[in-house]
Amino acid sequence: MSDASAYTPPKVWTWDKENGGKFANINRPVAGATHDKELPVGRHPLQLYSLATPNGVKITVMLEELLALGHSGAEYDAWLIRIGEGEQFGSGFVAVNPNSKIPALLDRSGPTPIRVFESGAILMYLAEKFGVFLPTDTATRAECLSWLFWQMGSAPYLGGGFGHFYAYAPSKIEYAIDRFAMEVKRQLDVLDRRLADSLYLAGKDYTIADIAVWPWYGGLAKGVLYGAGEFLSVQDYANVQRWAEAIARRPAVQRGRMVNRVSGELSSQLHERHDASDFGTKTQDKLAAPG
Ligand SMILES: N[C@@H](CCC(=O)N[C@@H](CS)C(=O)NCC(=O)O)C(=O)O
Repeated sequence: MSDASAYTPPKVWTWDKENGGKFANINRPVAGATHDKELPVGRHPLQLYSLATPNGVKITVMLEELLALGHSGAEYDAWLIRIGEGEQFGSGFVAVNPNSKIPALLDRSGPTPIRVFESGAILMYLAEKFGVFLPTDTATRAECLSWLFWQMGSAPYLGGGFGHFYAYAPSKIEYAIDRFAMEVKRQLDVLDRRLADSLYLAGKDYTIADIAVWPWYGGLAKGVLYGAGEFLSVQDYANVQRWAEAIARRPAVQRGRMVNRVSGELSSQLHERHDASDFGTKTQDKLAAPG
């Protein structure tokens, strides 16, 4: 690894496969499939291909919230995509998401399957399909979509910027960590000021804006992202703390967080979800138990 301050970019960038840090095995400068692999298909109308990262959790929380409201059309099979092993580059996955990132959804409820990729698009698609969690009056809907798209634009600074340089980069680069810590603290303050005036991001009701923002900024506020709670003084954002805790108490959120999870307590890991009863019978502690 060269000294960051001594690096002079060459005239033309070339791909140094040995220099990618933690994600060297999956990062590539080209798109498309690397291998042929069909995706599995289960019995439910909705097929989700995902992993329990913050982006993945948004969708399993949304589906569990829909089911909790009695929308049986939201029954889903959740299949695990191990991105560390490059499964997002299989031909079947690329056909559902040409961007090769989880989460990806296939709606097979109609005569022709509909693919949806990008977590924000999936949340809107589901909210419109079932008529919930996206307000219908013009002003509140505008507020909801504003915060939804705020998340899409902001979280890459948190994940790809701050999280990458603070937790994953092969060396600690002060300039990069400082730059992104400043931006992430500004973002937390943006949320904190909004949540000082409003119970939830769009107003008095819980919406897809909260479902999108919570796995990233709620996780950060509770110190579960990048182990950076103390570094960023997250306890100072009292309104974000109040909001994050209220959402964490929702039973659908607690279930959604478990789906496609491959780390943490074995009892919190439900690698695949094909039925509501799986939460009680198919977590890793139960599957690993003898007899
Ligand atoms: N903007 C996308 C981001 C999705 C994303 O970055 N997914 C990550 C996991 S959190 C991924 O699949 N990474 C695999 C890769 O980059 O190859 C969304 O919101 O759906």
